[in-house]
Amino acid sequence: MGVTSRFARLLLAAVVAATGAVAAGVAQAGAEERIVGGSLANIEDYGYTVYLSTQDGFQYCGGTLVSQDKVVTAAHCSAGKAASEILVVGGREDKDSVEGTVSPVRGIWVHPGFTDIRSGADISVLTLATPMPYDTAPLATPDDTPLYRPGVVGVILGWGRTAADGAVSPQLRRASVPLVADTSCQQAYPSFLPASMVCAGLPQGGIDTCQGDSGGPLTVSGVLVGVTSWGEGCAEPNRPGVYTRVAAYADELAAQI
Ligand code: 4AZ
Repeated sequence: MGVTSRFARLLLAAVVAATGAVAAGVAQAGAEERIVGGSLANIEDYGYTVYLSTQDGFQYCGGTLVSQDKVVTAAHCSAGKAASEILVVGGREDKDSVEGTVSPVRGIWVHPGFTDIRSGADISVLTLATPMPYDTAPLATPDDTPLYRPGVVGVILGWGRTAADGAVSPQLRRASVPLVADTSCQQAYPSFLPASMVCAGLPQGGIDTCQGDSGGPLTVSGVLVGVTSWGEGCAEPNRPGVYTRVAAYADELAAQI
């Protein structure tokens, strides 16, 4: 072997090593960044995003302020609980701060059709004892079919886990995810019900809601189209997040709000 080919082999080795390092770096950055796959968000930009906590301050779900004293959340966040067990926190980006408003719950409406997350109707309305002076999100209605088109990009928000087996976030996080066609979500999950659910996520995974984000918003153009409900794991390929289809419950929600 001549000098040239030895040099070529060295160069090749260096390129391979560098490529490996870059790949490892990317994988590591991905692991660190996971809301899953999101970034920090300002509460001022998403004033409608609230969280539910226990009386001892443990954040366990999200919610969306839809009027000054009504919060839409998931039924599985409120069903079987007494109003006195839930506090709603609004206007607070950092769970370790004391900013914003903490309100007791005056009333809980759980969709009467709710039994479990995989059977639909995972939606609930909380009435606040203390009205909150923050932005509210409008609810999707049956006229909003364009907002549900596959590929339309939605925003997910929450304080939930930043990895499937990781810790919840002390800070509000957000990410963008495209809505998934009902046919492909049906392929991912045989129990998917297109009339009452909508899916969002990337085929390759990497961006998703996770434990603790349940009940929180999926918005498109600032309109509440989904409520974080369930999924298999978090951010896995071909396992999109499943959200309650808000437009399907427009009449019942309007009657509560
Ligand atoms: C949960 O348990 C949960 N990846 C929320 C969202 C998803 C999975 C689980 C979607 O609150």
